[in-house]
Amino acid sequence: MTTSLLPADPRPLSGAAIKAAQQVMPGGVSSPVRAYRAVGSEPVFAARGRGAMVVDLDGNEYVDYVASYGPLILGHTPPSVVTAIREAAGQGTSFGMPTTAETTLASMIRDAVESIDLVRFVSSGTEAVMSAVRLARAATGRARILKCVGGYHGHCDSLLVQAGSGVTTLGIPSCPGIPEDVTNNTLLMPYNDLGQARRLFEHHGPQIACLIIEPIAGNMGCIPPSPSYLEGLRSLCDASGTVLIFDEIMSGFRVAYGGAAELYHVQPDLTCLGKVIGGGLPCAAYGGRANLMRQVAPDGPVYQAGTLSGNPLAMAAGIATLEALRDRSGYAHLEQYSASLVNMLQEAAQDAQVPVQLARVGSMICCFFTHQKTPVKDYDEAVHCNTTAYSSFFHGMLDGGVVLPPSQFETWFVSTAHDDSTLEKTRTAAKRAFATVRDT
Ligand code: KE4
Repeated sequence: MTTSLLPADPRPLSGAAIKAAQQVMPGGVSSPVRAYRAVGSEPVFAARGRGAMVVDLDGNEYVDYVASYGPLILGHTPPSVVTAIREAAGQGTSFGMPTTAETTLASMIRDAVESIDLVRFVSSGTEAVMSAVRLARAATGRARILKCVGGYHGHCDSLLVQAGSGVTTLGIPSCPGIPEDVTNNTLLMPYNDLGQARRLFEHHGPQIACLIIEPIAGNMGCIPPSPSYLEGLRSLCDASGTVLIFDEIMSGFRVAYGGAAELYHVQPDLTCLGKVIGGGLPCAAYGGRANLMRQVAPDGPVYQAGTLSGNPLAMAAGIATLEALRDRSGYAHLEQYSASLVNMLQEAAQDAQVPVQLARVGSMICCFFTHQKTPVKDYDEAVHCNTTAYSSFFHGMLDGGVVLPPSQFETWFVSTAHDDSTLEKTRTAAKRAFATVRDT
């Protein structure tokens, strides 16, 4: 009998599952990044998760640094969150009537985020962002919005815009179906370039309703703000009457209990939140000062609504998650583990002579495959990274039992469930994966 020289497929059930899924869904997925197109392979289907580990359909176990792209700060199936969801489900999954759970979670968010007086819940980050932008336009009577090249704020038309280059330009739709008269009001600027921002405000300031920014860029890989960058943007917005919106859907309650605003001591006018506040269930929110938020219906004329906004199960999961974070003890563990992880990766890359730039803010991490000798500071530098090397590293880690986001332009996430054993597993996998990159 001849034996195959090819390695046995370690994930045959995932391979079959994606073929069935592609018969009924575009790409076989519910969100594009999950299709693994950027790493040139079929996706791994999840079967179950527990703590820092996720198990695929074929029973392969992985240390998980995807964490659902941020929500799972306590890891998979944290007992307090699962119990809270189970208990809420037994009382009813949705009512179309207010519940006190919404008041509880809104109060926890207000108590945690200094700049928030009032909160409105929605079901996705995209909804939170589009609602905050509408509110800013209503409050200022202005139409123009300003975002960073490489900033990702969900898929609403006016923000799904990226100039080809990193310079300031009027928005050019980055995907079909978005009419130019929608993006004509969207201005773009490079992240971490205060001079460019200043020039934009000199020319357009009185017309700019809002500047929306991820205070820590998490969607071009993870890129921290340069020193005094956020303070500079705050001053520019104050001088021109522009609403400063922090999109903390990824960084909120992750880099600190009060988010990036607490970490960098800069207060926005509006904040968008999501991911962690839903504990893995569909929940997002926008909030800010009362003078702005009281303009939202039914108090004010700015209409926004949602059938499942404030859903009782999502509220229960969010409350349980924030209760677990509220004493802030978990952040010390996240900091310690994330720092150890980055040091380990730096050492393993160095040993394998693979050039990388590692970036980290709290438990948000990125390993940029680049020859540049300085930290990656914006989208232009990020897009010049070696995505082929990242893809090979990704697969080396996957084969080593560690699952990363399948794109160089995503952030890795650490949870409170990650521990010494997962760090050792990651170290072993990383040594082999960097060696694979070196040999390609
Ligand atoms: P959602 O509409 O996907 O809930 O949130 C959009 C969003 C808004 N703002 C920031 C800063 C975000 O990171 C996101 C969503 N993040 C992506 C990860 N890059 C979610 C993963 C996906 O698109 O499947």
